[in-house]
Amino acid sequence: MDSLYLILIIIPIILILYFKFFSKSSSPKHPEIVISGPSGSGKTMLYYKLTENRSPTTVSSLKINQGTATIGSKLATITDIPGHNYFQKNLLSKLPRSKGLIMLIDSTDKPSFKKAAEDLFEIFSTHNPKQVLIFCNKQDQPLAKKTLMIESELSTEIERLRKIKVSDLTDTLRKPIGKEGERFDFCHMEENGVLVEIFEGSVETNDFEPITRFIEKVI
Ligand SMILES: Nc1nc2c(ncn2[C@@H]2O[C@H](COP(=O)(O)OP(=O)(O)OP(=O)(O)O)[C@@H](O)[C@H]2O)c(=O)[nH]1
Ligand SMILES: [Mg+2]
Repeated sequence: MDSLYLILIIIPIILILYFKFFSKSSSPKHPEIVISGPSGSGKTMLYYKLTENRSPTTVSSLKINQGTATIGSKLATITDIPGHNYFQKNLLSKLPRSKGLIMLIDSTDKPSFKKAAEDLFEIFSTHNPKQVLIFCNKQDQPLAKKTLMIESELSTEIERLRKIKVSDLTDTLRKPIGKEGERFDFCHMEENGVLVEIFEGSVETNDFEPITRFIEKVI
């Protein structure tokens, strides 16, 4: 009987210690920056450049990467969420505690702009990320679309979604975004408490200073 009590006490203690020290907990050690964006936009390459200063060959991710980056004199926890729809709920659940969201876009992949806009609409209308950086990646490619064009495509799509969702009266959890009566513009998000910046560059050629500047600012 004594040994049964001993087992009942020891097993929970072992489990608690295991989860505390050995399991890969998703709670960040430092202020967290979340990297999101459509599949193939370069999130994992950016993750490795920031956390390990290397650029391994990547394939479409099947798991979330989380690690520490030193930015200037500060430390940040970087979380790379795969672009596949399956991970959308993980992305949304991380937003409340994260310090900043980086939305990475493959500037050569025009069809993916729609997915990026859908994600941004979902994020803006259901959560309150305070600081957002939209980074138009792969500018080293000759066919890359420029920031102005991408910004216009994104805001047009968000405006379309906004109109559809406003007429859906069953969708009570969604909050209105942008300025009422005006076409959606990212700068209007400031009135919703969200600061959105848009920059371009190339992670592969190490031309991503706006990203490190953004992280340093928000952590
Ligand atoms: N030319 C160019 N290629 C890049 C750049 N950044 C990333 N890539 C390439 O784009 C491809 C996709 O990059 P990943 O980092 O795996 O993309 P991801 O966003 O993590 O994709 P998922 O994991 O599927 O969500 C890889 O072949 C990278 O080498 C860039 O700035 N320029
Ligand atoms: Mg990836």
